[in-house]
Amino acid sequence: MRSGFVSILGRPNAGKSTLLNALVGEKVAIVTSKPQTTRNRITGVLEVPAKAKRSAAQIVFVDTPGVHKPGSQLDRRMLQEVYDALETRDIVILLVDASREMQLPESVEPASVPGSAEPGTEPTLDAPAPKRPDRDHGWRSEDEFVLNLVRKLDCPVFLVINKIDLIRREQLLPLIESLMNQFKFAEVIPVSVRKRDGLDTLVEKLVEYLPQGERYYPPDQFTDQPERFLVAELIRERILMETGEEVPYASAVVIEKFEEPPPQPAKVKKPRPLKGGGFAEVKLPVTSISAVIYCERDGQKAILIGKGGAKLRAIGTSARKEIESLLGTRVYLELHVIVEEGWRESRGFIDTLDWRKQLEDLANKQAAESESELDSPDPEV
Ligand SMILES: Nc1nc2c(ncn2[C@@H]2O[C@H](COP(=O)(O)OP(=O)(O)OP(=O)(O)O)[C@@H](O)[C@H]2O)c(=O)[nH]1
Ligand SMILES: [Mg+2]
Repeated sequence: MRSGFVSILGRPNAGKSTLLNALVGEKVAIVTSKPQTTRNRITGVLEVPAKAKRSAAQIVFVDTPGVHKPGSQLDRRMLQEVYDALETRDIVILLVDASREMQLPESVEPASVPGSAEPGTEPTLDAPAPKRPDRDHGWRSEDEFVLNLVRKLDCPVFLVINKIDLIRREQLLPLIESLMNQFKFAEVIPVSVRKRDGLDTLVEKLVEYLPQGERYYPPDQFTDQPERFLVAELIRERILMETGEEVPYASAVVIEKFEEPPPQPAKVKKPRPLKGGGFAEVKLPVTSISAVIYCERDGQKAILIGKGGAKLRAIGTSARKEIESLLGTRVYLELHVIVEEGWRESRGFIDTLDWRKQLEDLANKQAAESESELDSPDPEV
């Protein structure tokens, strides 16, 4: 058995989340045509059965936020998520969008080996806006920044060129050549995630490079994200799709209430036949969810709510349908919009959005509570 972590790295909109979902076969990450959709690293697990000479494998894919120049505290946190995903990985996929022109530095020695970044060229988290773009190695371009990240890695890096459905065949070779001039990639695989072209080859190759090892997750688990977080993301996806300008970027979603239906009796109710033919619909149980949409200004709140509440209703209706198909229950969804001025600059607020942090806090709180119960003197004694 082989197993390992594969981090997916790239610029915003390259199709990283689309790739994750296509590989895992489930909607684990939200996808929109707007850049900077993904804000956290997201795990999706693929079980690969043994075939002919190939051994079975479990691949843990980690989707990351698109690498872009940080302008706010939120952007910095997103970049930190990228660094975290690069820390624990066996293989990295650098995903590039074939249809977008790249801004590459002059060709670097093709022999450049992983981990051989020139001193002083390492990107930094706090890279300021370059005063002399020609001198700034870190942020001369996002493409260059991503390549500098890759050069610091000491693991195999796959170059996966996506969206080949959008380009002409003869455009592909020069693009591959220019990228291979930048770095010695372990493999170069052109794909169209949308058409599922090249994905089987990608999985085959990944398995070849994975180390021997046991599963990290049970075979039926496809993500480590709690349902609550997925639900918040599905609402955010609808906001991204339904609003424009800066509203999608200034919005955050927090689930305040998530009441699952009580466990259902093991005996499943049979649909009742109707007089005129067909069957009466079996009423599914209801999950009751209440979520807050945070934005930064009153004007944004007005846009999110819309005339007579129309926009919020549209967001709610389409999100509810998605959530129902995720949970397999009916959903009662309540949405509120709250202005939290300048939250994108508040580390404390950004912390509260992070579900890993939320789970950690909950575990710490429970541990502290049970400790204080043990410490408290028993009044009976
Ligand atoms: N034509 C075409 N479009 C694609 C393909 N793969 C993804 N897309 C589209 O590219 C857009 C961005 O996809 P995402 O998966 O959200 O991109 P991302 O890299 O996760 O973006 P961020 O989360 O913003 O970093 C969406 O509109 C996708 O439908 C592809 O193979 N061909
Ligand atoms: Mg994404």
